[in-house]
Amino acid sequence: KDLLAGKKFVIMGVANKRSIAWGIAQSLHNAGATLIFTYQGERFKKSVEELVETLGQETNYLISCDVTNDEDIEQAFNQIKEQVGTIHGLAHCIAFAKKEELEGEYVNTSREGYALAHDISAYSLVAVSKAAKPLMTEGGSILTMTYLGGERVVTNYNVMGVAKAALDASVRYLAADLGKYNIRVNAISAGPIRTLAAKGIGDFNSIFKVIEEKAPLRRSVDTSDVGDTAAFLMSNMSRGITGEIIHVDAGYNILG
Ligand code: 0WD
Repeated sequence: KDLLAGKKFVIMGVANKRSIAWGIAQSLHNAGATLIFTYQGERFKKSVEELVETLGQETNYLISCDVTNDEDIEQAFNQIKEQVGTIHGLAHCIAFAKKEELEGEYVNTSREGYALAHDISAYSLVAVSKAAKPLMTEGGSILTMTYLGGERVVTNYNVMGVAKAALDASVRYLAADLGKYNIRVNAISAGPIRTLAAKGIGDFNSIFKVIEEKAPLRRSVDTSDVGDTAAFLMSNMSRGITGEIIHVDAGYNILG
């Protein structure tokens, strides 16, 4: 309950109660943190508001931020600065690719689809890290979500896998830049979880079956598995870790 007491974290990417961002929010809240939520736009406002109310925070901080828009990012972090001042970390749980590019052959990826997937899923981490840095006056921990499809070919993951590879490399370059300010940057590589984003990936169910049969722990992971690792990465317990990708995948990635 005290692990993150007195600490403030920005959570980006809650869409609904199944979102990984929401699992992270619950774990950080249970560890005593104060949370500031950003959501994609008006479409998500009400559902995120309703969810956040269930946490029972003294004040609910909810800020609109579409990461494709630089002004939106600037405005969001200005608002966060006004409302809470210093922050101690940020969880970036945002990705997007067109549904038609998450099935079939990668070779058919369009220029526009490639750019969009990289803009939302990889560049946005760079943009929000830059905006968050001035608020991390006591050091901080930046966390993003990645997937095995960025390290190897996973059927249907296609352009999102290439965007995750860019995201993974960004984690290392950002960690190198921001370490001198005592800001750490890491990623969690989660095993497959049934969320809105996952629904867009072709034949997601068969990936699940394989995980449950073959992963060392013989199970899939859920958002609480990811959330508890996030709480560790946001806490002082992980103070020596930066530029790292931690797999929370029941061990699946170690298999040949
Ligand atoms: O199996 C999985 N679900 C895994 C997900 C395994 C490993 C990694 N991940 C990653 C995803 O790639 C993503 O980076 O975890 C992160 C969170 O994804 P999620 O929790 O699986 O999915 P979801 O609940 O859909 O949240 C992603 C959200 C968006 O939802 P939709 O489904 O509407 O695209 O990212 C947000 C949005 O809320 N998002 C944006 N936020 C701000 N600006 C934008 C945007 N332009 N676009 C999408």
